[in-house]
Amino acid sequence: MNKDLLDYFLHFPVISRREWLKIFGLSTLSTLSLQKSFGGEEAKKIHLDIAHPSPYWTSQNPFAYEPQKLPLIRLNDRPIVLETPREFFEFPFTPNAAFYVRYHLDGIPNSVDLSKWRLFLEGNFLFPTSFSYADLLTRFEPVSIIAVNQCSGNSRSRFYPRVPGAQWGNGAMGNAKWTGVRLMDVLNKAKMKDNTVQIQFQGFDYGRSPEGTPAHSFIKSLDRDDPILEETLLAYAMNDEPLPLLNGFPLRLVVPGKFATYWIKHLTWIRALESEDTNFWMKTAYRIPKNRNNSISFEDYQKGIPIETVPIGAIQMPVRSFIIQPGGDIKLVEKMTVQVKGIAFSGYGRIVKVEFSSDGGKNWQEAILERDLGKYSFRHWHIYWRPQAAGEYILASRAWDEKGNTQPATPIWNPGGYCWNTIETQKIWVGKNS
Ligand SMILES: Nc1nc2c(c(=O)[nH]1)N[C@H]1C(S)=C(S)[C@@H](COP(=O)(O)O)O[C@H]1N2
Ligand SMILES: [Mo]
Repeated sequence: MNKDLLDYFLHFPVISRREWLKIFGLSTLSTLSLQKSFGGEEAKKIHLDIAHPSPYWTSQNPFAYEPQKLPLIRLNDRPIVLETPREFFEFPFTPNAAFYVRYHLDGIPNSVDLSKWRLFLEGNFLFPTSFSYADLLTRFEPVSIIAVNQCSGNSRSRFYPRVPGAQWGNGAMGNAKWTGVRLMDVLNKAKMKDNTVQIQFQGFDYGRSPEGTPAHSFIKSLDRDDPILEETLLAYAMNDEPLPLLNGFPLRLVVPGKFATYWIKHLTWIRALESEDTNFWMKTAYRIPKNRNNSISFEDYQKGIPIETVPIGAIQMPVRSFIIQPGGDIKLVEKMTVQVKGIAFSGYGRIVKVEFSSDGGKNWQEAILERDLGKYSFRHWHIYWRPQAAGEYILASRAWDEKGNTQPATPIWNPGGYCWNTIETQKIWVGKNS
């Protein structure tokens, strides 16, 4: 265990549940009261440890062992929430067994009887109908797309002040080749009525909703006139294998470039809606400020200044880039060239440029882009870097997409902890060559 962390556990006093709740809430009062329960310099240090953004690439949690999965970082047991460890991002495709997992409800069946499962098209269709798994495999043209699946809350542990919700590091994302049928091909068989305004999607997982909310199923809707519907798939395969159960077997929605909250797993019901969906997951949860970078100031938020919000599906995923290697766990040697490797992606289009900095973002150098696997895919990049002298360095990367979007240097903030795409930094130690 890291020494700071060990220190922290050794000195951590027993505190009440109420205090814990306050710590993970948002009030500044809570941090003050926590500080009081320690004392002196030590208290300040520990206070910083908890209150500040996580400096770690992934979250720091024990591994969990779930069926069809390699050991993944456990954020939660029930519902199952697992993060992908950093090293798997060296590959252009995230292996299915290492792909992160996010659920909202704990009722996930252990098996699915494919002879009984059907995909139902209900609601505002001229010809409501249903399809079996075999129908989907045989009656429609198969299509594939390579696309990043990223949770809206990926990197939430970077937010400062901290916000409630899964404290993800950067591992709530993955890139895969998704194969299935076009959503529009399926919808066209049932013929949406003209006055349809949204298409609603629901999977077969169920369970207790978050406390105080009336949401026992996870349901999301897309606007009927959203151009992304043309590229949306109902996928039955992931990296040329059936979907792992925890990633949505037998069928999931793939909405390229949009946050994964719309990528409904275990898809079973598609409904054409005559009026806008007002269910909890659209009207209350997963909303973002309409502002620039989907960011507001914490001070305004605390003052209760009203914010205009939109469902997170109103935007595509903002451009991001990451350094995968070196990871900061081994010391480099001065004057020895290392290959710095990373990834970049954007929901708005192809990555056209990635820049690298070894001085925390003061000076930038253009990195070499690796193979283009499609506009919704991870794009790997690398650059050779030769640290001139021993010491501590701060590496950083920033990406541009073809629409001219790039990453903000100043941290964004919003109460949901969504859409983080601030430039990432990575501390690196370089040792003497003797
Ligand atoms: N049926 C169902 N689909 C779902 C969810 C869910 O809870 N139930 N969560 C969504 C969210 S918020 C995310 S981040 C992704 C996660 O996809 P994964 O578990 O395959 O990585 O699934 C989306 N689809
Ligand atoms: Mo998510």
